[in-house]
Amino acid sequence: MHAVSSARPTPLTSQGLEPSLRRCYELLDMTSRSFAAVIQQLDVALRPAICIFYLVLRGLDTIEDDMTLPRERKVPLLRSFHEMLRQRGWTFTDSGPNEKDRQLLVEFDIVILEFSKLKPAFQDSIADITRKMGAGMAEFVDRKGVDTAAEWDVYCHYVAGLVGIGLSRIFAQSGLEDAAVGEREDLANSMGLFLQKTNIIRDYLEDLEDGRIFWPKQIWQRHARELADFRRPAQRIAALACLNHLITDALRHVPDVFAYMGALRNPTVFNFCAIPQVMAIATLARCYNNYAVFCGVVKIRKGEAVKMILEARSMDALAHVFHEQLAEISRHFPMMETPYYATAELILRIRKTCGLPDDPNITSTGALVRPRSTAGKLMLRRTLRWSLLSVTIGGAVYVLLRTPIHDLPPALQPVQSALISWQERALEAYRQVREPQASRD
Ligand code: D9A
Repeated sequence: MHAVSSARPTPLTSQGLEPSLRRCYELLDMTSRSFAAVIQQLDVALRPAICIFYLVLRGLDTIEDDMTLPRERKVPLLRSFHEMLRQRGWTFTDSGPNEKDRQLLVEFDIVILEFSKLKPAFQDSIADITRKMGAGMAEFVDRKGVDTAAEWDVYCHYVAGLVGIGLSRIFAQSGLEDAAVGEREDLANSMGLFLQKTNIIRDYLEDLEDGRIFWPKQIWQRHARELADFRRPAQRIAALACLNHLITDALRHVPDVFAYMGALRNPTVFNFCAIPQVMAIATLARCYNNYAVFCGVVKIRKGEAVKMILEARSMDALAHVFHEQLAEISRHFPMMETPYYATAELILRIRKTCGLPDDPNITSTGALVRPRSTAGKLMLRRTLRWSLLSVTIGGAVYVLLRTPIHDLPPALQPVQSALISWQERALEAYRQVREPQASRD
């Protein structure tokens, strides 16, 4: 008799698994539905280790996040969390009632049990990363937010770069990837930084409302007195300048991402790593010069996400996604804005180092390409007329536009705003004529 007719597909997670490991996959599903699915498609040699690693990190994160824990309690907990991994039966029930992953810590003994069944090499990698991350998080508990751009890299190294480094070690230890993947810690770090910076940029409003600040102060202070000021529509231009500045900073990591991805050999590992990266570049493209970031959540459409996830299975496909998303960014360059030239130059450099095709919106010299439709010509003429005018008025206007708004005498501040928004409106109108459906915010 054929067994085929009665064969029902069993969910991967429950196939002949011990109850405690099955519970770990359930906890994974509870903390992150979509990422759980991404972990499920990994080679079986990696699946339990990555699941446990994820849950351990999530547990640590829940403690870092918890505003109801006094610092005297939080700091030692963060520092000693890696030791709990070897303490059979340890659980934590004092998370705030609103912590969304509090159940994970309530049942943490199960995670610890499954941790103890992993190969010793996997256990050591996970514990080592947990120790370093806990120490880093403890260090940042007392600082109120992140100060310089360099410090932003340090914070993101602790909470995300270390994850990339730990995963890379596990990939290499499994034998599915070359030892070199585990050794290039700079590249693995960039994988995490690119994801984390993207999250921090996208989550401006959510974090602000929760009383958390992850945008580096020295950057946003060039554009506003208070981070919350960006929410006021009158500050739109400053808000977008700051947003674009941070996105440009995140884009610096793209060449490392390509170098890292190019070293991967196992298709399941490749896909596992590629999915968050394509989501991140698409999120940055969606956020670039988009005031909606300051008004709500900017999400990529489900269909678009699914398409990219299915696509991201080879270096060529990855290159294609990055090519398109970088072009989406250059298509939205504001006409004049502080980090514009930096962004255009960076994108040209990224395209060169990553072997991507030319940007349809930037010439090799970094100038903006504008298609010459009738409406385009009209707008171009208007733009030129504006340029001519500004040349005539000369240095005065140049200085007026370039000077940070707070450094101008109060009487000139509205003049600067008016000049900038005039330009912005002209560009917006031009875009409306060219591509009415592509309008944003
Ligand atoms: C990752 Cl084990 C993360 N983080 C992610 C998810 O991807 C990375 C946390 C724990 C682990 C892995 C990730 C995946 C693949 C390779 C990686 C890597 O490095 C080589 O980490 C760098 O975001 C969290 C950090 C960025 C802090 C590291 C992806 C993920 N996506 C969410 C979507 C979202 O918006 O957060 O979790 C989801 O799908 O739910």
